[in-house]
Amino acid sequence: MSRPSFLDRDFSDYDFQKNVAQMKLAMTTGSDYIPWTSQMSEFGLEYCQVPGKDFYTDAELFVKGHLHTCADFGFDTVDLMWDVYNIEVEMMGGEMTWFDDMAPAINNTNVLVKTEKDLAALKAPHPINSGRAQMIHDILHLYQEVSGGLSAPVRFCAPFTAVSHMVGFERLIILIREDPEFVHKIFKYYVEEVAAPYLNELFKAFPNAKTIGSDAIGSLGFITYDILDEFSIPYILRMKELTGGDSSPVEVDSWWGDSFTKNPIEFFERKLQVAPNHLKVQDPDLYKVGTVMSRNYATEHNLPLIFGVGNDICHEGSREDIYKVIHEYMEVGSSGPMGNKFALYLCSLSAQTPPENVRIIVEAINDFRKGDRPYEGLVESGERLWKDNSATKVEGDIQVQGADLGPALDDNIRPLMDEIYEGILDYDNTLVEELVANALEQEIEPDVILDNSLIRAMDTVGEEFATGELFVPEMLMAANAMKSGLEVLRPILTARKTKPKGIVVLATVQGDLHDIGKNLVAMLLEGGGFEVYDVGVNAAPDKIMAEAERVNADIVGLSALLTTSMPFMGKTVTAIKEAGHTYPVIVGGAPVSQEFADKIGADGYAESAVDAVVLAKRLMAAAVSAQQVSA
Ligand code: B12
Repeated sequence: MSRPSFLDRDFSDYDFQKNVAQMKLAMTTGSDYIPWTSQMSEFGLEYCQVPGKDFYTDAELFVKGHLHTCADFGFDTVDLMWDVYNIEVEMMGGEMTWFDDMAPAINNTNVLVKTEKDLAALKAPHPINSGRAQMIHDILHLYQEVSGGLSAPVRFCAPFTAVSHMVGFERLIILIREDPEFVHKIFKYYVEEVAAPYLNELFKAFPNAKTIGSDAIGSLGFITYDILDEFSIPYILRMKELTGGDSSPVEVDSWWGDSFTKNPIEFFERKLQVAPNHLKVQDPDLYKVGTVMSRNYATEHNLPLIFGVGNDICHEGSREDIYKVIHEYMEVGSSGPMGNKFALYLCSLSAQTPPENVRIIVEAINDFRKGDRPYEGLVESGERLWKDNSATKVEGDIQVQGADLGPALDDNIRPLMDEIYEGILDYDNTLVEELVANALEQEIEPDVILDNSLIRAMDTVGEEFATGELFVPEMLMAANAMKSGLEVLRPILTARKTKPKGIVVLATVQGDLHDIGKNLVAMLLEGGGFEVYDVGVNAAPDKIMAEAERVNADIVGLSALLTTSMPFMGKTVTAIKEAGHTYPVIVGGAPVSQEFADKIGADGYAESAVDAVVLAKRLMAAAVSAQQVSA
């Protein structure tokens, strides 16, 4: 790469001091000016035409790339957000995956700690000379130089997300139940041997710096209140203790998941334990729980407030959509007696966010400030999602089995089936194993056991997950208990060559490492009687097709969570069709919609893991009736 010209740009006309001072005022004594900031490193690397690996490993490209983008688009403040979830785990030896047009990520399929032995073998990393720790110091020094002495916030990966990367999310959830002592040891190691020494070096070099701790996986939905209270909050507070106690700037304000709970206030209260000086509510949750209730809570508790605008509206909203959301957030956010303590935040501008949209966003903010408010008084949040997919939800003609009763059954068998069902809902692996063995001894057919206890329990779990009564950990634990019953049945099912309901190959597409949603789909499909083969993450079309051929798949399922990886979903569908494969391809993941699925020629879309099972059953039934017609 030749030397980009923006490295020599003079930024003296960019008023760092004024903008940062406004943000500080809004978050302390108050200001009539509404400041805003944005996570934008991926938008910046695309705008600056710098490959991802160079951008995230070279402090000068990183800092000046941010400044160049912010100055060109008229951003208020520069938000130097490096790939926060990776630095500390990479310092420990975590394996990185690099991408051209987005932030790198830890390879979550090759984890650092599987056993106590692995943990004991980890050496505390040098707080400056390992991984890219030195580069973070360089970024902050360079910013200080160009900005006339300002300290940018020190970003860090909060304990829960870091430990998930060390252990693997699903495994961590199971370990929390099976071996909580070991899990505490891992958290202690991360906080005491890695994070606190690393932060202390940064605070020594930048004594005035604030912090922003990021914790995507430590959010509600992924974890329950119990896990939050035992494993997340205490270790964030321990980090604070080890980095200066009351005077430590350590705080974590990036949790999402407010809309997973029926009572967001309980969640706000927990947020304040780890970030007591303001309340931050961001999309996709803010649009669901509503700006007004969030504003009211902050007012009642005398708290400065930050509203976060979702990535999807910035990426694909029309001018009108963008104006409506931004003006509502600014109007409601800045209303009432505490309204002068408010700031706006854009959750993320990605490499795919069209520059025209970014210009519209800046214009919308400036118009609001000038008093040009075409949507004054309009409040749409609190009722539905900005992009409401419910109209395209799968309406399966095959009903999920009656979860509570199960199929009609002989009265002698029913009580035992109910006990297994309850055992799964109590996450009791040993009991489930014993009872399934017991059922086999009583010569109950494996298919009957499967349908009336294992599959039935997972149907219930899926439904309760869909309605928000259960969170991801509960679903994982139930799936784990279901699997221990399935293991007892497996030898018999295999010996009898019992046919599964269908064979599904699942993968997260190329460029994407998000796998929690895909893994939930896999669990519910298994729970629904399907045989599932998981190709993993960042999977190229050839790899997916090879696996589908190897296992003679009935269905291929593709997952994507990033707008940057969605084109690969399209490429994979095209490659499969062009190769002449006839198995249906189904797609899903938060940014995917029925409309997108139709556009890329996929054979089905489902919004959730529960709907994925309904969809898979429908496709299998359609295949059977097509066979009958042709026979
Ligand atoms: C957890 C998370 C992470 C974790 C991922 C851990 C893991 N092992 O998966 C970590 C921290 C590693 C991470 C990294 C990154 N992330 Co991230 N992440 C999230 C977060 C918080 C939640 C995603 C999630 O798991 N949701 C829960 C699951 C259950 O939902 P789901 O996947 O949609 O799955 C359900 C359905 O969609 C459906 N489904 C899913 N797959 C399939 C497949 C089929 C076939 C079917 C039928 C159905 C189906 O069923 C599932 C269950 O009901 C979101 C923000 C948010 N609030 O959503 C950001 C988010 C997805 N990440 C984002 C980004 C940008 C990144 C990073 C680039 C770093 C960054 N700048 O933040 C890296 C990219 C890494 C990479 N190359 O992949 C952006 C994506 C923006 C966009 N649309 O492009 C989001 C939206 C956050 C944001 N900034 O706005 N991330």
